[in-house]
Order: sequence, then C-alpha cells, then structure tokens
Amino acid sequence: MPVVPPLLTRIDHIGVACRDLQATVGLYEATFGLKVVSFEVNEEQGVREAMLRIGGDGDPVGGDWLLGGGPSIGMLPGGYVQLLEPLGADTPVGRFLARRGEGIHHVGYGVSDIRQALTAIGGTDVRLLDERPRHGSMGASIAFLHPADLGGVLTELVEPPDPRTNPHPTPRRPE
Ligand code: KFV
Ligand code: CO
Repeated sequence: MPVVPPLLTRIDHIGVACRDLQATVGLYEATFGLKVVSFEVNEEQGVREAMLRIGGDGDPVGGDWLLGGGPSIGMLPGGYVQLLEPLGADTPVGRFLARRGEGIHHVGYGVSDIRQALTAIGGTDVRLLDERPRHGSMGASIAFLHPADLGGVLTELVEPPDPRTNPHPTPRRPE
C-alpha cells in the first residue's frame, strides 16, 4: 500500500439540506444556542446558506479553549453547521430534497492546500466533481468529490481564506 500523506486537517462543516432556511436557522438557534456567523447566496452552487459556529459564542476562534494552551489552529474544536436551502428545484440541493428529503447533504473537511489535495486525490479512483477550486462560504476555496466513490458521502474540501487577504468581515480562523 502506498503511504498517503494526511490531507484532511479537521471537520470544517456539516452541510444540512432544508426547505426553509429561516425556519431551520431558528430551530438550531432555539435548540442549541448556535449563532449565525454568515448568510450568503451562492448562485454557482444554487444555494442560499447560513453558517452557524459550533464551539464558541459566535467567536470564530472557539472561545477560551485555545487560551488554555490547547492545540494548534489546524486542530480547532468546533466547525460549522451549514444550512442549505436550494435556489430552485434544478440544483444539487433541490434534487437532493426531492429524492431524499431534508437531512445531511455533505461533509466539508479542511485542507491546507486545496490544489495539492485535488492533484493527490485526482490520482486515485475517487472522481473529482470540481477539477479546480470554486468559491465557497466566507471566502473559502472549495471542491467536491463524488459520493458514489466515497461510500455514499458527498465530500467537500475546504481551504479557508488567507486571513491577510480575506475580504469577508467574519474570519474563519484567528488572525
Ligand atoms: N449525497 C450522497 N449522494 C447523493 C447526493 C448527496 N448529497 N446527491 C445526490 N446523490 C446521489 C443520488 O442519490 C443518486 O444516486 C446520484 O447521486 C445522482 O443523483 O445511486 P443513485 O440513486 O444514482 P441526482 O442526479 O439527483 O444528483 P445530481 O445533483 O444531478 O448529482 C449529484 C452530485 C453529487 C454530482 C451533485 O449534486 C454535485 O455535483 N454536488 C456538488 C455541489 C453541491 O452539492 N453544492 C451545494 C452545496 S454548496 C456548499 O456546500 C458551499 C457553497 N460551501 O461553501 O460549503
Ligand atoms: Co458545504
């Protein structure tokens, strides 16, 4: 077996398909006390979406946890719940809702270099849905891998933006 260097740095987010974004945001806020850190419409992906930060009081750093001499940035606790409402029926999330109903749509994993990760994974039997990175939430670069090649799990790679150049007002990482 070839030795594969570790590509995934953390769980970035769980993508959840829903029919009514505002109602589902309200459910997550009321049930878990989560806070929305970003609302975006992504026309290319056909979604209206909200990111809710886990593991902090809306604080992208993750509260006091790091201050206790915890792990490196790549091992931050938390991550996000990404709530996804389709912009139309003929979109990935629209088709998913019609076929399967509401529920977990994909898992997003952090990578430190998405182009390098795509090159590495492109050399395996797992199909790339995106050969090149695309625009994702909060300034991230993202790319999807085919669920049929990964045990039925639609998988997203997420490279957070460089905080020095990220135009988004809500940083995903400590600066
Ligand atoms: N998970 C697992 N299987 C899925 C799936 C999912 N989310 N969506 C579809 N499938 C399966 C489906 O059950 C069917 O399997 C097959 O894929 C084709 O279904 O065994 P079966 O029954 O043949 P279709 O034709 O209904 O699906 P279609 O949408 O045309 O294509 C599926 C897929 C995965 C290729 C497509 O949805 C895709 O390219 N998705 C990547 C883009 C995406 O999902 N964007 C929305 C999220 S945007 C986001 O997360 C952002 C912006 N962000 O920053 O994080
Ligand atoms: Co996502």
